Amino acid sequence: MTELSRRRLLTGSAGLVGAGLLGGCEAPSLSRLATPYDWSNGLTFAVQRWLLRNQPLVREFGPEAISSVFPTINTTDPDDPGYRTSKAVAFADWKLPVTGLVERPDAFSLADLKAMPARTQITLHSCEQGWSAIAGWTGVPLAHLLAKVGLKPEARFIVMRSVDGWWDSYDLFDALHPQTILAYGMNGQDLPIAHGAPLRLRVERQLGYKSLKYLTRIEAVDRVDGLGKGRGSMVAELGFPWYAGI
Ligand SMILES: Nc1nc2c(c(=O)[nH]1)N[C@H]1C(S)=C(S)[C@@H](COP(=O)(O)O)O[C@H]1N2
Ligand SMILES: [Mo]
Repeated sequence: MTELSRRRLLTGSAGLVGAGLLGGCEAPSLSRLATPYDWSNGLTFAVQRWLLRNQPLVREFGPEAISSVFPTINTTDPDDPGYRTSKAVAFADWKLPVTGLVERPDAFSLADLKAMPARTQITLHSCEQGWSAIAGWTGVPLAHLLAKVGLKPEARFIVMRSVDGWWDSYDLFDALHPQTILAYGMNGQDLPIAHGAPLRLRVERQLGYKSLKYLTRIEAVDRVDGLGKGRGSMVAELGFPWYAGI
């Protein structure tokens, strides 16, 4: 797939044929992940990109809309020796390495991240298990961090890993989206352990499972089909769509 047609896919200015999804040209990186089952996922992804081209922000709410109960799900207190040590010192020793296809690989402490420009957003979280809740999240826009380390032109995806073994990947459209933040605060407080302390991702236009908790590292890559079973994320290996747009 050419750079031009990929860019068209991302900006939504071309049809699906132009994007190579239906044509005979080399498959885009996304569909290299794909089994026949995943072709619908690829189509949904392209159609969403096209439909969302003029309305890229999700709705943000006022403080009165914040849910009194926000469920916690799956991992709520990672059973990892390093995590426990770090938790005992309020994550003062915690650092987030940002590596891969970047000009200036670096590692950032919680204090480093808190010193960066912050964004607060009150949004609706929807879990694939059938519940939704509204909360306010505060953190540094991922785009800011990526600009700081300098994405190399070959970078196409951002891979995130968590202390409990969860991992996922995001295309640059979502990674650089203004509402994609690395959150260290929730509803005006420090992010609670159960919700992913010290740092979780918020990817607001996809289902909750893309918003990884307990982040341990971030890596910029040019393709994701060499990772794990080649499906782009842990949840995709379990049968959920890699692209979970809502
Ligand atoms: N590392 C990690 N990230 C995760 C999960 C998890 O178990 N581990 N659960 C996911 C799912 S399915 C959802 S709905 C949200 C839940 O976030 P919450 O526990 O703050 O409600 O986190 C997502 N991110
Ligand atoms: Mo979920």
